[in-house]
Amino acid sequence: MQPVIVVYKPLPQDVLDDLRRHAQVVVCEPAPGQAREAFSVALGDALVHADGAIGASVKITPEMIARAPRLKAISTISVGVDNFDLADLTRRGIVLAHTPDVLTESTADTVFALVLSTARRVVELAEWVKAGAWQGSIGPEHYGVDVHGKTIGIVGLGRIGGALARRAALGFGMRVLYTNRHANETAERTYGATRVELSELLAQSDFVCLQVPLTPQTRHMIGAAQLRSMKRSAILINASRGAIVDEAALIAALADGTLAGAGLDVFEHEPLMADSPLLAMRNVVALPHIGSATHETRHAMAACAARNLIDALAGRLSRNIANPEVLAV
Ligand code: 8YV
Repeated sequence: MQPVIVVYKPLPQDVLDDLRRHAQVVVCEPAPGQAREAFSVALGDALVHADGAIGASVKITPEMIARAPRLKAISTISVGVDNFDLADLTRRGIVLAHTPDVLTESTADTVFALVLSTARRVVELAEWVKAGAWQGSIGPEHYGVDVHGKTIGIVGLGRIGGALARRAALGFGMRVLYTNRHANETAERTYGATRVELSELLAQSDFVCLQVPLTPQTRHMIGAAQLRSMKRSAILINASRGAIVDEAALIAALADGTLAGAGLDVFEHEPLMADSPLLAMRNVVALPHIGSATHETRHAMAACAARNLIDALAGRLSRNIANPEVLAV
């Protein structure tokens, strides 16, 4: 008998077809305009009969899992796993698969696009030209700051952080500082990266890029005190998870000149409210969580996640497991 898989994020047709060759597929997608809460209830109902699930961007709570007695594996189309309670999944013997490697380069591109666009005021000045305000040679009031040769501080030198360090060091001749639980000898040898304490990184960096996952330990790790310890000329870049930064403290720091600017792809609450003070600030570039959002990479992520789920349900998944301790349960 084929396993039952719940699909809760739209998949490319070829990926959906591949899943249908291995399982009975139940598609559970939000109805147009359906509130998040209502969709979560509908998803919880669908999971009751599921052996597996694949999707992203929806919190899967222990309460939803408790109602899914057949569930053996969940495959998230993301590298981040903060939408899940890993300890609860592991305790229940449920494998959580994710898509770490396939999105690394595209996400690092997005981070560096934020570095450049924030430093050189690309979005602000492009809108200025579109508004017909360009009437002559620009002056200092429209200058940005250099990126090449400056110091970039990468908080978390994992896959994406390492790809960012490569761009910064080899592409833009930047000095790379980093924090990480372990030394990254490849980055130190290849990019001249220097491992430092967070306090030193914040004090010395012209660009501070947050590349750590969201965990109870990293939630609000960048707050008012950390922002005050940065250079007043520094720019904060966050394309990891919004809640790593105390957003209210960031708004205050940007408003009072404690910080020169911010390039943000993620926010404490997404979508970002249209009346957020961040959107009224010229020194802020705000993107709608596009980290991995290219046609090529999103297709590759979906295909990877589908393969992960098929292999997990067949008991042969050996990679991309977010809770490997489950294999010992
Ligand atoms: C995903 C992300 O695009 O991978 C992650 O953790 O945040 C993004 O790459 C997003 O989660 C939707 O799939």
